[in-house]
Amino acid sequence: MKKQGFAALAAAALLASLMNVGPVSAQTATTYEVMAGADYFGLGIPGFSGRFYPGSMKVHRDDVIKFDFPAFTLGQEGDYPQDVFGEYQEVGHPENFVAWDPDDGADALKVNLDVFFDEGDDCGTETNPCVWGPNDENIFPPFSEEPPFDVYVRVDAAPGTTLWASSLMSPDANVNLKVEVVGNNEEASTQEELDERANLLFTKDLENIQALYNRMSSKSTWHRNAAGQKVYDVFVGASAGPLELFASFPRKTVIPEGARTQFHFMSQMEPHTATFGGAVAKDVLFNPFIPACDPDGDDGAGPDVEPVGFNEETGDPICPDTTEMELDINEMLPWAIGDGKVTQASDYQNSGLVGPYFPDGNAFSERNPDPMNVRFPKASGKKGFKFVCLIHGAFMGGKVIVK
Ligand SMILES: [Cu+2]
Repeated sequence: MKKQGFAALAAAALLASLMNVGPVSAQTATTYEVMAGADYFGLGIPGFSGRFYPGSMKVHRDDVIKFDFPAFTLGQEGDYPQDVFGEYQEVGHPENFVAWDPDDGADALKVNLDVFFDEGDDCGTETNPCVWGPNDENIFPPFSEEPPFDVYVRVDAAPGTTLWASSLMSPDANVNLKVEVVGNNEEASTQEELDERANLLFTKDLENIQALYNRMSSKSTWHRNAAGQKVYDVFVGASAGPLELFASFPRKTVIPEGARTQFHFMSQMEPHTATFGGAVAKDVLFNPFIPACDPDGDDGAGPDVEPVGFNEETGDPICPDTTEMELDINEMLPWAIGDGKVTQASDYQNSGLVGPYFPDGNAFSERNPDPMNVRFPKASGKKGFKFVCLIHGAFMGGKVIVK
């Protein structure tokens, strides 16, 4: 369908160029500046905003938008982000970071190397802007390692078209940027108008995330479950619209011996885990991917073999000639493991990945139960039992002290 649409569009463009009826306009293109997301770590708040400031804009064909940060996707004409991102987020989708690895078992996962090492589309500089409108695939601007992080995008779509960009594939519509292309006889946005709205939204989001962080940090809570038992709450992440906090709340939970806890996953964007297990958890955290060599592809029955060595310079694994390198996801990482009890530091209790789109696309799944229930039958000592997030690290974790 989309390919056909693109072919038709390409034919029309060719015809237009043959007939020499390109865009006829006396006006010069405008370059707009848009702030893509905000980050609050510098203010001591472990969080960010996925919003585009100003949220929406009207442009003319051939206008350029200069984004200050590349973490976003430019959709295809006619696609509304939240309608299509759920699919993208399903394990096995060609654009997903993660693929099934049937060689290693029905639940096994591996890294989708095509996407994981994809550096993004070859566009985005001032002289080679990404061309947004005729694209028949989503555009992922490349992520530069160092400043400037600016991305230039030229809008090339007919008046009346609405294009949507979205940051970080959140189910929350506040991370979308709506770009309406208006006719040359109609008024487009002015930078001044956009700046004014951007300021209003930025101030609102800053105050909201400060308030959310303070509220989440200020108190411990508990509730009673259906059986009337007291359950202590830990929140893994927190979100409000386009705002995300990367921390667990409270960082330190003090409970009596035998008490029950629940880990509530509150992220709208990224998957997290809550994982106990001392050195074992640390090992998984530092070795999320395990290189293997597949002799016969996913359909072949032969088992993977280990790399025969590592490249001294790059550290990359070397596979035997007739095999293909793959990166397996540590089997201790993605799925829930544990008996629901932590009695000593080395007890591996893992929630598995829990996110808005994992485990099962954007459908509810019981594979990795959220909330995760954990009981603590024995005292922990002063240091408590530590937990980490296997995706983001120890800074997202916390500890439970059992008295
Ligand atoms: Cu995390």
